[in-house]
Amino acid sequence: MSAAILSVIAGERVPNPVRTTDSTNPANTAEVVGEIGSAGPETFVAAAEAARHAQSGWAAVPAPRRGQVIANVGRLMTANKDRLAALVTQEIGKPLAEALGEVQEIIDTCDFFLGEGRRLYGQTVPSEMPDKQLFTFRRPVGTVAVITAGNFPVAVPSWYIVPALLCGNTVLWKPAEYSAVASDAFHQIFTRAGVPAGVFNLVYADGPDTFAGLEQALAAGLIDKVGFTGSSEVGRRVGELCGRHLQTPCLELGGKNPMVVTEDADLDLAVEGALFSGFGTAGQRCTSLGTVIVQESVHAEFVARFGAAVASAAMGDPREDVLFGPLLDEKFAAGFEKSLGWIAAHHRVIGAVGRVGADNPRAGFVGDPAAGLFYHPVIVDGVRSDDELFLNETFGPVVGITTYRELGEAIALGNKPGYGLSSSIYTTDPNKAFRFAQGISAGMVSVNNSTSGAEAHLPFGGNGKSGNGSRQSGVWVLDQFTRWQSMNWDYSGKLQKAQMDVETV
Ligand code: UN1
Repeated sequence: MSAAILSVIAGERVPNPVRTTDSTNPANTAEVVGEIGSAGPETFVAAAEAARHAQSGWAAVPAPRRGQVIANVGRLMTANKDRLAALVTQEIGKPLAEALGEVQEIIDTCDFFLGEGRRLYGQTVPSEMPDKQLFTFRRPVGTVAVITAGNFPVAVPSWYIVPALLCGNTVLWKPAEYSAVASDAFHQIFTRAGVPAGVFNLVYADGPDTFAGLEQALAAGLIDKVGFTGSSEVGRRVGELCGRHLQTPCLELGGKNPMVVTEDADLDLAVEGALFSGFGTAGQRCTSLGTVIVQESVHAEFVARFGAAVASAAMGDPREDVLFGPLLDEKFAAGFEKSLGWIAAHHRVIGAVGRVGADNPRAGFVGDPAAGLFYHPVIVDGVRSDDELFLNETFGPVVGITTYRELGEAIALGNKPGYGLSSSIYTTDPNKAFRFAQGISAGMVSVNNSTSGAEAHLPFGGNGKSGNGSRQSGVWVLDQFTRWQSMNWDYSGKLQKAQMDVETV
């Protein structure tokens, strides 16, 4: 086997990792994709030091030239799209079509930000005094620590890393270990595109070592901004840690995303949307569908059509044309099994549940189910609003269904879990769509589309347990990676005092 994948600090691979683990293919767990050398907290701190050291030099590169480097990244991502997507499929079991879409999302992100290098506008602002002019400038925040999950091992990191670099920051990235091989390939592309050594550093570390390293680096004043994508539970800890150092992180956390289906909805369209966002990516997106909230008069019909669609959906080998493949890795499979335990204890589930195998087969399965972490899709009808399944993210192929009478009730049900990432309504009545958007406390609302599949240039992020209100993507993310500096320039030749020397009219 080739040498272990190692952290990269200031352009150098870091020898002597504290431990090595294998990243395996979840569709064929016997296949090792790569050996990962994980580092300890001191390596995390060393990466932060390297980022700090490189920051002023990178910030001095004119923004349009940083934009050209981002353009190079986009070109190389395009040239390597098939290879990188195949690696994503191999390492986390995402169906190839989705993995190609994921790489496309990086290309789209580069496409958007390469031009931003020629904008990064500030403002000229009138002064309340004569012979004086006011200005605003966007300044880089400094060093950025990016900590991401492995369900979107390359696209979601690019949402942080591309704009952070474009704005003149340097980066330390801690990806998930179970997607480390894809992360390494992604990082190499940035190096080949001309990102200088030290500007983009890569650290593999487990959860406790990452927290210890982050704490030390924050205490030493080496990190100016943290971007985190992961569970609400871990995000809360990241937020607490940052708060102690007077920092506001960018948090992109879990979701229990509702889909409302009204009595006038196109039911086939709604079923298609529920199938894609409920079971696509095996339900492992932060934007995956949690609960369908269906108007009681169309409930029976929706359940019948949705049940049939789920039963006949293709699943299996992610290299084939399937709706979904395996769970991400053993840890996620164990977490999902736990959820299945309490689902089985509280609900009557129709159809097969649990791991697909010879003793628990699925008709039409593509490939060898015994080879990987494949789970039957689960629909739970009649979920009560005080149920665990209704209230908490499951991060796996399970969708709950409940009913409502009035739209106000559906909105209240959608808000009840206290997340607030994505949401969707299927209706042919525009009034209902606008009432829903106004009432639902979600960062993202889809009308006649599923809860997942956000476009790369709209604000992405959530409220409540889904985040701290920060937004990624598009121009909105510039406020995460720059800070406003104001300037007042007095050319009157005398000391003019704001508020005091101004005649009121
Ligand atoms: C995530 O799961 O962290 O909107 C992000 C979507 C994707 C991003 C999901 N483009 O479903």
